[in-house]
Amino acid sequence: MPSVRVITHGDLDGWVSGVLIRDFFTVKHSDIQFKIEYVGYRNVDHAVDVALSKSPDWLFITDISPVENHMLDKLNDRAQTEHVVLIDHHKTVKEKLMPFSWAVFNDAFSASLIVHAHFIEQGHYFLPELTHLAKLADVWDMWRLEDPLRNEAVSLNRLYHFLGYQYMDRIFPARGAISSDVLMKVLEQDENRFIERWIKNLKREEIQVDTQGRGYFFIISDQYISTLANEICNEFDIDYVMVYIPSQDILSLRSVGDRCDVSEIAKKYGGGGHKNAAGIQLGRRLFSEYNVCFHP
Ligand SMILES: [Mn+2]
Repeated sequence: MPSVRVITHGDLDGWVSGVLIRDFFTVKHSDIQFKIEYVGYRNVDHAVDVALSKSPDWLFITDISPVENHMLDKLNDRAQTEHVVLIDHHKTVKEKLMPFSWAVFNDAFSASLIVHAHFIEQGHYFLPELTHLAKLADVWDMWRLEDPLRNEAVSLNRLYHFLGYQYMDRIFPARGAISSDVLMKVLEQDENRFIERWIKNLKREEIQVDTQGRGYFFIISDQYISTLANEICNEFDIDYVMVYIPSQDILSLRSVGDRCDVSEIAKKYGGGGHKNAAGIQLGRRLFSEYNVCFHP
């Protein structure tokens, strides 16, 4: 029985990437050992180590890359004898992944759409529902504001964060839950109220200025990070928002449009991401200690 292990990012894009990989293997093999793990930047290396020790026939890593360079060397060694596939789109890892033929990189699309294309190339047929799901994850994750699927993508992301991946795995592809108007309405109201409260309470005097003269807000929140930061950027004349996310111990940086490439700030402090969404894992460094040495 072939064994497949998947290590993927714990956000919507990572979850959908996993759904597509599972679909490919379960259609292809009637009997398969499939294990999927959802990770963040602080535990991805450990997860890769554990997965390698189990010697799966296939190892997929999607929407996230190992943090330490020696982990890439370990994967490269394994790729000589087993199937190793890494798919990422966070532009800060582009150069790191370049030397490896088993790594697929493309920063124009979400990981889910790259995974989708990867299997289509191998002759796989995805049900229209799954193709649609991959597109929604792309519209959300790549922050495609003008896309006609934008509202549906926002709803799906809300639902994903409300229910969590275990439950989403159980109900999908029972699409009924995704189109449950009552549930969506409640979630939307909750998010809107949360964001309105934030906007109302933020004061212009609290805008910080970094060493490059860029204005930013520093806030602490565990919820609705993307939409909250986006609304704040639109509401105030600032270049970016810095959000500390306590549950993940991450400093998240968000901007809108071309005003500020936050991935460059994140990179300077050992983090990574995209032009409009990047993050820094604080790890064992205490936030107060970090704040002192952090001058973006
Ligand atoms: Mn992604």
